[in-house]
Amino acid sequence: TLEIDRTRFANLAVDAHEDGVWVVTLNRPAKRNALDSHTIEELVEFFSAAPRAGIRAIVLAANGDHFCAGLDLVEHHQADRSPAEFMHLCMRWHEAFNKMEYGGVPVIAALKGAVVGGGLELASAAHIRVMDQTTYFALPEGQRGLFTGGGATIRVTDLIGKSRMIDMMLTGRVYQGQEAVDLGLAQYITEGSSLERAMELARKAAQNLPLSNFAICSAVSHMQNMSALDAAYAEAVVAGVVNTQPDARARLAAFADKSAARVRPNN
Ligand code: 1HE
Repeated sequence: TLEIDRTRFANLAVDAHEDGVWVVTLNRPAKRNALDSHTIEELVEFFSAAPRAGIRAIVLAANGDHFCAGLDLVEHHQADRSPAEFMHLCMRWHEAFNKMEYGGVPVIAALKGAVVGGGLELASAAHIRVMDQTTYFALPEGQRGLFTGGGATIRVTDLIGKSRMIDMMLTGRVYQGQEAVDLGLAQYITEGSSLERAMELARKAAQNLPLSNFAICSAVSHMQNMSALDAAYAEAVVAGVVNTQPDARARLAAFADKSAARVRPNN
């Protein structure tokens, strides 16, 4: 396993909690957690290391009232980047977000306030999104003379469909509240703190065997990119490995001897 040196991060606060749950907190609240190039590098570093660091689940949180204001527009303005420079920057965003989505460690985003532009791209790379009553989603790129570069065309379109995605970009439409959950932008909405709820979900996921979580948090995404025929083949191979893991035997024995909890409906 890899050691993660938590002192290496400046724009992220990285904390290890009990049960292998780690909390990664976007930590530029004065800038509404806008993603400058340095923050993207820190996300690449953390999420590249996470799968080999024994981390069981990750909560992606934010300091301040807003989850993330997207691309650092001031840095972008001042850097006056060339097309090639911005393309390479986008490749780093993809590196970070692909590591999140395909890394095999559950990532649960605790959302609040603005989840906009690149902030929504970041959130949509998480496996679970929890929103609170202050959370709102938008893609203001169109109004800023920009286009999405951090994967929204893929992930946000996956979540809400092509026509809603295009509407958000063309008109700056904002989604919030239960409607955002109904559309698929988040899976949970809470009256209280999204961080608390995300922590609960992370602790629950962390109780699964790591190899099961690895499959859930990598195979499903990979299989979406395959033909149905290839995905079925890959599923069989993954299940061959996961469903025969020695660590699962105790759980199967507990079901067989009736000591394991049964699946029941919510009350
Ligand atoms: C920023 C950024 C930013 C705030 N880059 N500095 N994203 C957007 O178009 C969203 C832009 N931001 C906003 O609409 C608002 O700032 C918020 C709704 C997020 C928050 O509003 P508010 O009233 O709390 O804050 P504010 O007064 O607007 O900003 C506070 C500070 O944060 C201020 O800095 P200061 O030094 O003057 O105090 C702002 O400049 C700074 N700030 N947002 C840089 N985004 C890979 S392509 C992805 C393409 C995109 O993501 S485009 C969408 C960009």
